[in-house]
This record gives sequence, structure tokens and C-alpha cells, in this order.
Amino acid sequence: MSLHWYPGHMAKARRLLRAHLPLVQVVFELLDARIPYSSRNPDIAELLAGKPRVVVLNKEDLADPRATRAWLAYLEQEGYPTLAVNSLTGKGLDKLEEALRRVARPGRTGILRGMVVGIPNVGKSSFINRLARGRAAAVGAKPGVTKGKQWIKVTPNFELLDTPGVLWPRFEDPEVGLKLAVTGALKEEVIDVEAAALWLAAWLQEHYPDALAKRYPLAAGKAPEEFLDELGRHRGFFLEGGCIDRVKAAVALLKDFREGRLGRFTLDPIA
Ligand SMILES: Nc1nc2c(ncn2[C@@H]2O[C@H](COP(=O)(O)OP(=O)(O)OP(=O)(O)O)[C@@H](O)[C@H]2O)c(=O)[nH]1
Ligand SMILES: [Mg+2]
Repeated sequence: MSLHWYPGHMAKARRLLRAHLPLVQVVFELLDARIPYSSRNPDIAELLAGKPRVVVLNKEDLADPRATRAWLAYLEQEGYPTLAVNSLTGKGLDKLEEALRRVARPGRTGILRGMVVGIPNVGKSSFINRLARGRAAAVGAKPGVTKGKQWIKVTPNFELLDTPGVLWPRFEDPEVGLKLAVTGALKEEVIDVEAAALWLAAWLQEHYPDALAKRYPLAAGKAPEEFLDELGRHRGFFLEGGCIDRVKAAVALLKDFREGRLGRFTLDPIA
């Protein structure tokens, strides 16, 4: 994975979080239910130390339900109320009120203010929109949609601050970078799309051997490279001169995975 992706606006976003922390009574830490470990920003853990926190495993509809149950139990053990949520349908949000009651009290004005933080594209704006029952915040399938901060009134006495996604400058473990790439947290321009897709195909073959062949019968018995070529050929993705366009095939595979068409997967095992 490229090491030159960490943009200046991320440092700015981190400063924004720090500056607004004193204004809120609670922080919603949004994690991607498919990668609860890899989507956790180690930089932010330090920033949030001591602040009341609710952990939200978002996109639960895309994660393996068994793994989600195990992750919920594990994160609760850390002492944070933890919910598994689908921000598109609202599934799981009924548990929010009780979680809040466990950790937070409104401020002096009687208004409870919360800050929603998490990596790019994890669904921060969607989560807020669902709670506010409207399209209060801009949402998009690409990382980096929310550029600045925005306060949204969920109810007359509950307000949420939407913030831009924040990553950290270096992934100690290259698998963390690959998992962030395949789940859509990194901009397509800064990742090696083909390497990410090949890694995903190999991962699926190892952990859910039937998943690829179920969606793509042509994948049966093929190594990842060969599978990607076949997929490109089958879809008619050719470069000028007749070579298979493996990048286009890679993008197609990643899109299917991100939209849940291959099934529900959790890429992070509990340590
Ligand atoms: N399947 C599924 N998709 C979701 C869920 N929540 C959000 N999404 C999708 O994820 C994408 C990103 O959502 P956003 O709400 O823009 O994410 P964000 O964290 O605000 O992203 P940035 O502002 O770019 O940091 C959009 O395509 C959403 O429709 C969910 O619970 N399940
Ligand atoms: Mg956003």
C-alpha cells in the first residue's frame, strides 16, 4: 500500500476533534462491524481517554452475525456500552437510549451533546441522519464526503456533531491497510486496487471457501490471479491491444464485496 496517502486535512480533522471535545458530554466511536479492530483509530483512543463513550459497530448488515455477537461481548468487557447498528434501516438503534443513560448526563443547559467520530466512510453521517430522521448531513459511498464539522439537532435536547473521517498516518500491520482498502475507507486513488482485490479473493477462499464461487461460478478451483483474469474476460474488460483490464475486474470485485453481494463477512478475528 502506498505510504503517501496521509493528507494534511486529516491532521486538521484531528485538531477539530480535540477542540470540540470539551463541548460534548459523550463520544460515539463508530467502528466498521466487518473490521472492529482495523477500523479503530489508535490515535483517537488516546485523544478520547476518560471521555464517556458509546461504541457503535456500524454496517452490521455486512458483517458475519456470529462474529458481531462475539465482538459486542468483547467490547462491552472493555467497559463501553456497545451497539451493532445498520444506519440505513435503523436496526439496533433502539438500544441507544439505554446505552446513553449508562454513560452520559446532559450538560448545564439540559442539552446532551455528542460527537460522532470514526474512519472515513464508516457511516458517521448516515448514523446521524437516521437518528435525525432526515437528510441532515451529506452522505456518499466514497471516503472523504464530510469535510468540516456540522451540528445536527436530533431532538430539542439532543445534538450531534458530525465530523470528517480520521485515519492515522501509518499502518503498522499491512493487513490493516488492506482491510481498510477493501472495506472502502481509503480513497481509490491511493490504493493498489488490484493488490487489494487479490488479497480479498485469497482471504475469501481461505475463510469462506464457497463464497466466491457462489457469486462467480468461474472462480471455482482458481488461484486469485487467474480468477481476476477470468472475471475481467467474462465481463468484457479489455485494454487497448486486447489485454484484460485487471484493474476494472478488481474494482468490480470490490464493489460486489462492499455492497454485500458476496455475503456477510467479518475480516477481523477477536485476538
Ligand atoms: N450497508 C450499509 N451501508 C451503510 C451503513 N451506514 C452507512 N452506509 C453507507 O456507507 C457509505 C458512507 O456513509 P457516510 O454516512 O457518508 O459515511 P461517513 O462516515 O460520514 O463518511 P465521511 O464523511 O466520508 O468520513 C454510504 O454509501 C452509506 O450509504 C450501514 O449501516 N450499512
Ligand atoms: Mg460524513
